[in-house]
Amino acid sequence: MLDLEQWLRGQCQDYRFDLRGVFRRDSEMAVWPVHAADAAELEARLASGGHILPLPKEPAALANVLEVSIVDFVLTRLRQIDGAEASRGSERGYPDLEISGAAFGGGFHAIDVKCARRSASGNTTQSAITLYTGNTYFRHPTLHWPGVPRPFDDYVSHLDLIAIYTLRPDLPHRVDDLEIIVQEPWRIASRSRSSKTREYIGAVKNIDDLRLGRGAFETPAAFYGYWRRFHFTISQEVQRQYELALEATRQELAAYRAASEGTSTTEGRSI
Ligand SMILES: [Ca+2]
Repeated sequence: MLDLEQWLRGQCQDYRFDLRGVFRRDSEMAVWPVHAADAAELEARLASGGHILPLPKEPAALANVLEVSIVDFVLTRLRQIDGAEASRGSERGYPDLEISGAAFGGGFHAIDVKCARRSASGNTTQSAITLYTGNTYFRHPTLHWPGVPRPFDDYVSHLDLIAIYTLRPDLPHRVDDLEIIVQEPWRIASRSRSSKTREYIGAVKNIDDLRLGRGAFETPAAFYGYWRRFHFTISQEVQRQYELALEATRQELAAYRAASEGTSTTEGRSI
């Protein structure tokens, strides 16, 4: 059996960011035919022929491109393992990737990918990474939430793949010195929100602390206790989702109870 965290760490060391821009199939500068003997020559030919547009600089858009590339990479590696299963999460949901199967001991593991730009000093992330949205699936870990395939507590483990990069606005591929850190979220959590306006649980910003899993909490229990008691704003929309989720669970339990009572009555009669 493989330890998923160790396995992911090993794989992520092999990841190379080699997206070089957005492909444009034709251009005023294009020269046909295009011949290239290797990857470097292909890149040079496509660039001089006007076939490459820069990747977005805007952090959320760039993060999206990077996340898709990392998830694709992990999925490719998972396909080479017998007894490993995976499915990609929804765009705005949690997690980005679910991994399961006998190879990793069974059960479902939640894998979330986050991206963070290095600050000018190189020692911290520019802004705090968001670990979880605090007032929905995290707050009510036994309920089904929209955008989350199963209740939070149904996951055997939660792991983050954190891609830290230096932004190069002058280069079309934008990303330089990429490092991927694999950690359990509670180990790198801070006691602060990652946004002043959103209900997000923030990570520590020091990159060494992220690497070493040196967050503000000593134990998972301390982390969950602090953040589940945190005074997050509950919007009307979240309140409505909560009531729906609660009602769905109540009905599920009622149906389960009715079914098991039905079974015992039948058994009673047959005896
Ligand atoms: Ca993500």
